[in-house]
Parts: sequence; structure tokens; C-alpha cells
Amino acid sequence: MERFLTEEQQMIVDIARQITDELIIPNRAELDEKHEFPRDILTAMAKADLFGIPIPEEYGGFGGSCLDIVLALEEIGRGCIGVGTAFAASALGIYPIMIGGSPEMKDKYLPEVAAGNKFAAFGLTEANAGSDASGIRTTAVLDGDEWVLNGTKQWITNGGEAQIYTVVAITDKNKGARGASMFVVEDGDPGFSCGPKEVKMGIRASSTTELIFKDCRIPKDRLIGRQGTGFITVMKTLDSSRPGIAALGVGLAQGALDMAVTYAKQREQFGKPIIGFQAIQHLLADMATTLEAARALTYAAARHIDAHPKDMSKVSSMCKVFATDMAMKVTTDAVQVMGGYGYMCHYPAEKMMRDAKILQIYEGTNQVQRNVIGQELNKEYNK
Ligand code: COS
Repeated sequence: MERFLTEEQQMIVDIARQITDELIIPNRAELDEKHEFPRDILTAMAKADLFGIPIPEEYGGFGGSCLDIVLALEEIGRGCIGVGTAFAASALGIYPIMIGGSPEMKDKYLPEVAAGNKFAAFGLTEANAGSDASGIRTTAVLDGDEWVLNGTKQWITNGGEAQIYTVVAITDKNKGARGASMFVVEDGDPGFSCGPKEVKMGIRASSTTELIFKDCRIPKDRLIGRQGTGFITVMKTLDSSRPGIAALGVGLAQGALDMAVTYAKQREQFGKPIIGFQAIQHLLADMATTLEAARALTYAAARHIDAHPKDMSKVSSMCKVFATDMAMKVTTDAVQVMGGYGYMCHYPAEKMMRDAKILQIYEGTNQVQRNVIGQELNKEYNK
């Protein structure tokens, strides 16, 4: 379908497609099997300026739009959403700096990420705070010219691989959501360490660890924005980043559909290719139709966000929930079309289905997205 992309946007698609076809697809099975972080591939992506897409030009980036990052993530997701997650999590990690950081802070961190010299990570989730984002217990206390952090973050993407961590901590426990603040913690800061790599169902090319703060001391100027703005910065970050997760779902589903159609044209049963059977055609037709609908909604949401409206949350959650539920269904149906071959580990379909599941869980479960959409509708109809 016509996507109405500019020349620049088509260029982003072409670059990401080339990296996906030449580097990601040939290596994805091995990365998955070995739970290996795709450092070389990410470096190649940085050299091709993909890491710079969300970063403003004055900080060494491409100054791209939400749609630009969506297009890159869609192509990468077609190859492997484990690699896509490592890439997306670095962008997620720098959004708080772009949203609330001082010019000096932006100057210090953003060019390094744009160049691919450093990766970033975003530290929100804790053992008792996932969907309930304001339930975090990690604390930060000002002691002279330093903040002292204590607590543990859980399931943090790029943990142990990133050099820059944006972390939410409570600075005033009596103020609820207004008592949280965000900080930059660097790899090597005293009192900061990462736990061992978690073993996951899917997206195994990405690293997931705990972040552990034991009297971790960081300079005073590592506070992002003003004290007490942490929760709002987190919410704004997630509003901006969720279309990227939708895009990973669209790309993943495209990869699964491509594989299922190719297989159905080759696989013969009862003397003819199985694509000739209406039962298979209907499965493929629904996969292709819902995929196009998800792509259209994701692009529309990204274009809406690029217009810098006040109300980003609803469309951001809508595309995340729709595209990722679609990706789960399409990858499951791809395995169904491929039957026993789909279920075997040496074909990529089963990895795609395993990978898809996380899209419905991370960056806000799809249940939380529906809450956000419902709350926004409630507000809209009160106007
Ligand atoms: N943008 C700006 N401000 C926002 C906002 C947004 N998208 N969403 C909420 N806020 C503000 C509210 O306006 C409110 O401000 P006031 O204190 O001035 O009233 C404050 O933030 C608290 O909002 P609310 O009461 O809605 O917070 P809740 O604790 O009820 O949180 C949800 C609601 C469920 C939406 C939130 O906890 C959430 O998004 N959870 C999922 C988090 C997540 O994605 N976790 C996955 C791991 S992160 S990778």
C-alpha cells in the first residue's frame, strides 16, 4: 500500500532494510540461541546514523520525527525484535534527557548516543512497581553536592550493556507521583551495579538485568529537570516511545506474514500448494488485513505526535495495544500455517511467536494501555 513517505523517510526505510537483510536476518537465530547482545549490529546501525534519528541536530543527531523512528523500528522488527528492543531501549533511555535535561546535560550525553559510542537504558520498573508506575521504592536523598540512591530496578533492557541509565527515584515520599525525580546514572558510578542477565522466553538478543543501587553517589547536577517532575517525565517518555513498540509489532508481523505466504506457496498437500486451500487463504487474508490496519494506525499516531499536540497518550496507547495484539495473533497464525515446520526450532516462525509475547507486556501492558485510552475518553467526553 502507498505509505506517503518523503524522500528522507524512504531513505531511512532503505538503510534499515539493508541492515536488516544483510546483518540481522542472517544472525538472528544464533543471537537468540546464544542470548548474545548484538553489539556489532548496533554499531553498524549507529554508523548508518539510525541511533541519531530521535536526537536533535544540535546534539549530533538527525533531528528526526516520531514517524522516522517508527519506520526504522518497523524494518528492524521485521528481522528481529530482540535487536529492535536493544535499539529502541537506548532511545527510550535518552528521551527523559531530551524532555527534561539541561542544555549541558544534553550536550554531555546525546552526541555520544547519536554516534553509537554509548548505549542508554531506562530504569523505572521494580519488583513492586510495574503497571503501578508511581509505586516505586528506590530513593534518592541529597547529601551535600551528591544524590545518594538506594533500591533495585528490575527487568531493565540494556542493563549491563548501557553506559547511560535514566532512573526514577523517590525524592519526597509524602508527595505521591509528585515526589519522584529522574536522574542520570553512569556505568561505573560508585554503588551502582547490574545483576546477572535474565533468561527470557524471547527477545534473547537483548540484555535484561536488575539495576542495583547501594548508597550509589552521583553528582547533584545529574538530576533531570526539576525535583518532583520524575513521574511526569516518565509518562511523557512512554507517550513518545510506545509508537516505536507498535512499529516493532508491525515489522515482526510483516516478517511472519512473508514467511507464511512463501511457505504456503511451496508446501504441497493433496496434490497442490496449500495456498490454494480456502482455509489457508482466509488465515493469510486476516493476517494481511489486520497488519495493514495496524500499520495505518501506527503511522497515523506517529504523525499525530509529530504535530506536538497536548493529547498524545490516547493515540500512543491505541497504536501500541492494537499493533502488538495483532503481532501476537499474526505470528501465532504463521506457526499454524506452517504446521509442524512452524513449531520446530530451526525455522524462524517459533522465535517470532515467542518474541511477540513481550510486546503485549513491556512499555506498559496492553491492559494498562486500555486503561489509559479509557481514562482519556472519560476526560474528552466531559469537555
Ligand atoms: N503526560 C503528562 N502527565 C501525565 C501523564 C502523561 N501521559 N499521565 C499522567 N500524568 C500526570 C497526571 O496529570 C497527574 O498529575 P497531577 O499530579 O498534577 O494530577 C500525575 O501524572 C499522576 O497521574 P495519574 O494519577 O493518572 O497516575 P497513576 O499512578 O494513576 O498512573 C498509569 C496511571 C497506569 C497510566 C501509569 O501508572 C502507567 O502508565 N503505568 C504503566 C507504566 C509502564 O509502562 N510500565 C512498564 C515499564 S516502563 S518500560
